Amino acid sequence: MPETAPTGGAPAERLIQAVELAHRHARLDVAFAAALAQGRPQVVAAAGDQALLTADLVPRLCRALTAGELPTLMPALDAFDGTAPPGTWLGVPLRYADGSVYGVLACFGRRTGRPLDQTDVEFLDYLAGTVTAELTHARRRLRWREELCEVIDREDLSIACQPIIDLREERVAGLEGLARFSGGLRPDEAFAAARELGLGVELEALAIRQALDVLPHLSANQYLSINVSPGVALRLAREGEDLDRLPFRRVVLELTENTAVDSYPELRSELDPLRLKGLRLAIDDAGAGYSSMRHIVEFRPDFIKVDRSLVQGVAADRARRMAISSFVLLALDSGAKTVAEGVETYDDLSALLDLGIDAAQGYLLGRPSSDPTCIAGWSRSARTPVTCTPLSRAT
Ligand code: G
Ligand code: MN
Repeated sequence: MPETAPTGGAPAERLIQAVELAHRHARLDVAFAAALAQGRPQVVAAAGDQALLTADLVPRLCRALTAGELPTLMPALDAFDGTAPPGTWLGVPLRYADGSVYGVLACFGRRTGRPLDQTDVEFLDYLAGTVTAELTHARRRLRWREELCEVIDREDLSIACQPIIDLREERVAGLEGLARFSGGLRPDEAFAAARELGLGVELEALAIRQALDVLPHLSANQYLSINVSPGVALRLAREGEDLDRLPFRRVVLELTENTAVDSYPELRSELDPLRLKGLRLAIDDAGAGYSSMRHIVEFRPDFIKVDRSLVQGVAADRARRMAISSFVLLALDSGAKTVAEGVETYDDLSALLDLGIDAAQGYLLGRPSSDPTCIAGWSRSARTPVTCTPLSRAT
């Protein structure tokens, strides 16, 4: 089995395989893959006689190959570099999908049998090609990790608020806190990447902490709605800290369905004590995925937030009206309230009113904004009726 270097990040599985295959194919003393990234080329996977991979030789060979000074095939490597053992060199660059160089895949040393030729270079090139996607994916992960760690360390996440309008009382019932990142990171992408990289809890907890700063600006009868994925809700509820400090009666926890719930009874039993303290639950994006019905049945939420994919175009589409009616019925049966998300037109708003939707949210009624004046305006609208004109043009 090829050994892997402990430094320079764990090499990917295919890369290890490629080194192993290169070693078997070329039948030279040693095969290796080296990464150039952190200044000094570093061996990340090797097969064969690794004692030959000395700390000064490998970087020299890698730099020379990528600079075009060392050919891909060289029958007498020691003639090129006096410190190299006698024998043949076979090496090609390893590249990312955009063509930039990751490092080198190479073999060198003595060989018995036929001499190597251009077809062996082509085979090594082929092997290098098999790891392009994996290297690119790993780099992407690394970059995401760096970026997200920086966001978490610097608490570089702001909150935009969007009003949720109670359609019967015609007032701003609450605000949804939406995470916004500097540098144009898309929130859904950032949270998905954080979950994949094991940073989901930290990032979501940060978003919750930042969102709670909005609370003092709200009227006493308005709620703050915050997003949390079920897995993170479970962790946070168990570990206590972040959720325990919630002013329960003023907060609605929106459970998104972007991750599966492993165990409903478990999550319910963790959330139930918090609900008894006044915390309200919403099922977010209902109708968008596969499990929103299950979420609703299992959690008996206080709010069902109908996804904008069902809401948009509802006025002109009977099927959408039927689908939304089913959520309204479910809500009626369980004492929940329905909120339509992503309302952008008067026609859709009017159709939603006819269907018995309780509350609505969307660009028509107010775009997400972090402008304090805007938020203060919505807070004042806690009692005064709002008309169905755009409350804010801010983005
Ligand atoms: O999944 P959730 O409902 O929390 O997603 C809210 C997202 O939808 C936010 O990023 C917000 O900016 C966006 N959003 C809010 N209102 C509208 C709307 O009327 N139309 C569209 N297209 N997006 C909206
Ligand atoms: Mn939401």
